[in-house]
Amino acid sequence: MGIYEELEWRGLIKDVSDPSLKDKLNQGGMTFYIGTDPTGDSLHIGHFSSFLICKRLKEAGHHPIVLIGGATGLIGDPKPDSERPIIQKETVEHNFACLKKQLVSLFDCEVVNNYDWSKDINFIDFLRDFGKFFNINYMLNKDIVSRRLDEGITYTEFSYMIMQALDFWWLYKNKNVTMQVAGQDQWGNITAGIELIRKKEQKEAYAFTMPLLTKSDGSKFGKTNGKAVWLDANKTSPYEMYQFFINSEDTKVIDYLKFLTFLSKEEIEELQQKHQLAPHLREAHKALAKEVITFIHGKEAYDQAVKISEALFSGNIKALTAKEIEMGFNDLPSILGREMTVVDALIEVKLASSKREAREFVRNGAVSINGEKQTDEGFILNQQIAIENKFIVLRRGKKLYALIRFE
Ligand code: 383
Repeated sequence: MGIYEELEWRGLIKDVSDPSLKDKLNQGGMTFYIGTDPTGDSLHIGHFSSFLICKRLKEAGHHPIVLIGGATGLIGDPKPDSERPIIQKETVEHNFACLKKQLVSLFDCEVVNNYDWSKDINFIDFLRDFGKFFNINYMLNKDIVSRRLDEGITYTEFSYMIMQALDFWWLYKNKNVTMQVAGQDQWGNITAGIELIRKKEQKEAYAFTMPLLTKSDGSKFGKTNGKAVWLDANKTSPYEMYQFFINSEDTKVIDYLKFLTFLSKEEIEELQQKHQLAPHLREAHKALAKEVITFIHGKEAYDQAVKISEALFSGNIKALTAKEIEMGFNDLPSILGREMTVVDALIEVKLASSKREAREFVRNGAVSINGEKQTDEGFILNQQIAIENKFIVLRRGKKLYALIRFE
């Protein structure tokens, strides 16, 4: 199986600029680029799925270049629904540095900044040397622009595709880049670049796009409780990421394995079989979580995520350090600690709705504190019993947790 066939099998090919790309990809030896704009200070899982193509194609003998849009980030790629707010230059610079660090450490790749070649083009030269190659009708017909015509689009965002086209052209001229790869939302910007290279150089450049990852209802993949799944461990802990993957939809888990891991066809087919025969074992989900988290955060962080998950599942809170508790409880209800009875605490953290109910829970043995069952209604919670003087973990029933934090 050549790399093209492998990408096709993984479901990673959406649009292809030219049928000859199949042989070119299988041959190896192309320099290609994929870009991202520094709109945030971390990549998210959607970016991750796209940028994995760097490693896949590198292994197939191609040379990746990653572009971080220090210039395009100042302009804003038009979104389908609304204009983007202008981002402060300092913020773009800060984000650039954050993304560069992430990308280099994850993919060990050459990074370029389009600010370097865009910043000195003056307006008159821009219009003469680039604008002249863009027919307004052509630009208006691009999906992303036509969708914005009712709502409105500024001249700034309207110009974005020319900037990205200019990048492709510049990289073609200066870095021998003959292919651009991206998610399918970038097709318009990419074809604008291919056209520009044709017009200015009478040469052919290539591209393909990858489908965006979706959930079974067609909505965007990569949100947990409404928040994006970030690659920065300070924004999304490995434990949260673990929960995200473990809870991914049964009907999609095999697709995600193909998209997000380097497991082979044989390995994924085996997991698919296990998943069909014994879905309750969640082998496919576990493999997905393991592969992705180990790739992004390393083995130790992955092991820790599993440890936290198991401790919270079994109730064995004592096995956790304060740091691990903090990770595991990031999204759970918590209150600031002071001395109080277990009954009052249950009400305050909303694990009980009245004193009567709280007392009943305690008496019936449904309540545990730091992993130990507590049946004394008058039991006092204070900092002395907090794990590492920081946390008291309250649990009611099998699954309901809350945290009391001490400063
Ligand atoms: C800028 C200048 C270039 C080439 C690309 C760019 C960025 C591009 C863009 N990309 C998205 C982003 O920055 O907006 N105009 O968030 C996302 N990408 C990748 C992939 C994706 C796209 O970074 O589909 C998801 O991650 O292409 O939405 O010369």
